[in-house]
Amino acid sequence: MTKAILPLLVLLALAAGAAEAQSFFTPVGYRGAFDPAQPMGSQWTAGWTNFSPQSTAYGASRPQVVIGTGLGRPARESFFQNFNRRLDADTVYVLTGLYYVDSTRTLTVEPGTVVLGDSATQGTLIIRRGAFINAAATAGAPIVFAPLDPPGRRNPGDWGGIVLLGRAPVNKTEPVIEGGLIAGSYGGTNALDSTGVMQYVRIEYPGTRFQLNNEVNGLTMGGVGSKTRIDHVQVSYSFDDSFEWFGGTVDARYLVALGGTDDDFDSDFGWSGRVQFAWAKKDPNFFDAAGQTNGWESDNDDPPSLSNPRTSGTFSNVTLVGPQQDTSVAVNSRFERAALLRRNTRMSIHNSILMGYPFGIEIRNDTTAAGALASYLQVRNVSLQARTNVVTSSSVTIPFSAPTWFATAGWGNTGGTPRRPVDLVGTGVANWFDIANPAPIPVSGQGETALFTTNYNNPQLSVREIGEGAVPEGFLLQQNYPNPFNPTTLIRFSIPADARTTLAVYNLVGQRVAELVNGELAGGTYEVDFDASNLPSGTYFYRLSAGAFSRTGKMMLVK
Ligand SMILES: [Ca+2]
Ligand SMILES: [Ca+2]
Ligand SMILES: [Ca+2]
Ligand SMILES: [Ca+2]
Repeated sequence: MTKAILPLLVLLALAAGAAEAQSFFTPVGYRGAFDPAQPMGSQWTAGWTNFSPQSTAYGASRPQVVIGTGLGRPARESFFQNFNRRLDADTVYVLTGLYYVDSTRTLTVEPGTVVLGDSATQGTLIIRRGAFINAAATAGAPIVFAPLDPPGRRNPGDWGGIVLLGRAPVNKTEPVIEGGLIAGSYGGTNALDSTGVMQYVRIEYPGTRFQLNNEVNGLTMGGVGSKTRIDHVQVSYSFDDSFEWFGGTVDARYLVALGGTDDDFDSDFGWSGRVQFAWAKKDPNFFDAAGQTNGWESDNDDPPSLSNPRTSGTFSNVTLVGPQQDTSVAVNSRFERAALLRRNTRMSIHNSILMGYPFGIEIRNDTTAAGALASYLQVRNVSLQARTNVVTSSSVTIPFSAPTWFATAGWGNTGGTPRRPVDLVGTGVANWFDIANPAPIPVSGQGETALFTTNYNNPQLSVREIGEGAVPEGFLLQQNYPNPFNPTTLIRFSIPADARTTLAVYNLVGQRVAELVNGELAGGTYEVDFDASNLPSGTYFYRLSAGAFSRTGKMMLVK
């Protein structure tokens, strides 16, 4: 294929794809989810979030239409939407039974629509592999999924939740989604798959229990691909995790997890997406009475296999606030860690603030520790507060000190020593814990500066497409220029077709010191700057991986 015969539209599409890949992480000069220079009313949460879901009355003046298996039917009967359907904002919909949107079909939900989940039939919305949800709302007219139960009588697990399934890679073969009773599998070979759009959506009191220890999450994503668009989603008072990813490549922005009984962000089975700007707030009255309530939980799988793709998602700019504001709040022992990273996960946390949990970050299992030592799993520019066991490891037999690893010079992590909740007094976080009216915004000039530091250090995102969209015939990784260099150099590469692409820099002992590209790129030729200002002189390697292609170059930093 030559440039001359490429239609203009294809060229435009390629350029748009490249632009998307460079712009996932928005560079900002702060840790956590919120801009310290703005009041709460001007943050990305304004307008569409709700911190009083127990008392909010929904759609009383609108006619009700029952969808699915029907009220009064047995629990968990299946309904298959084998046609396209549109839900309108002038109607309140009652969701009954296991409501499947069948493959190739679309469920469109208008901005401002209210859908109430029925408890008795365990109303649950499932977008099957190949099907789509089109729920693109606005801050002024969010889409709300809430219980059918009236204000004052709502409980976590009143209804099911939303399950999105797709065809992106998962490290299991034809797995069955958590809950175990949902028909159809998920996962496949299309990293660029789409399950649709969810924007400005609230999901309140989901997580119905199908069987003991077998609940669905608020938003469950199984094998969901990177062309799916998920932003501005709040899950409140889920009876299981607020958000859980099982494999897939989907990214997300602007997530809120409020009062979930289990984990805020759980990932398993090879999820490799990215999340920026997320806020999680626990309610001390709601925890997982049968398990461990954590902020993050992440596994490659259980037992900890080396199956590919590895769980390798990256979170940046998260404000994670646990249940304990101060010692006046008694915290149930089911509340444990801000982050439990285990079973060979390579999930990373950047530019974030973690506080209010009894314990901090735990690296569990040898395979997880090995990934941390090789910088596949990264914790960078993180401010951490925990009462005890601030940074720990367990089930690790290889030489690895989690506190030493966390405190590595240049990584910007702070708070590695125990601090009691009472020690937070005077750090400007008093309203971070207010459930009904939270305002987790750093107060300028107050408290420990480390908690509110700038020092933004996301993976560099300076990849540029060159060559006017001409698609090269083969993969190519050019020698960096200049070389030797100090402190910046340019790396050029070509890929012949759309591919999930990573370009990372490693030191002589194989530790990843920088990630220059991580995302889908359209076929084309690209260049990216590498800035080694914060690295010592020496030999480094840069490795390009795109689809099945992988090639390594060598370069020399001379300061
Ligand atoms: Ca779960
Ligand atoms: Ca969980
Ligand atoms: Ca899990
Ligand atoms: Ca858990």
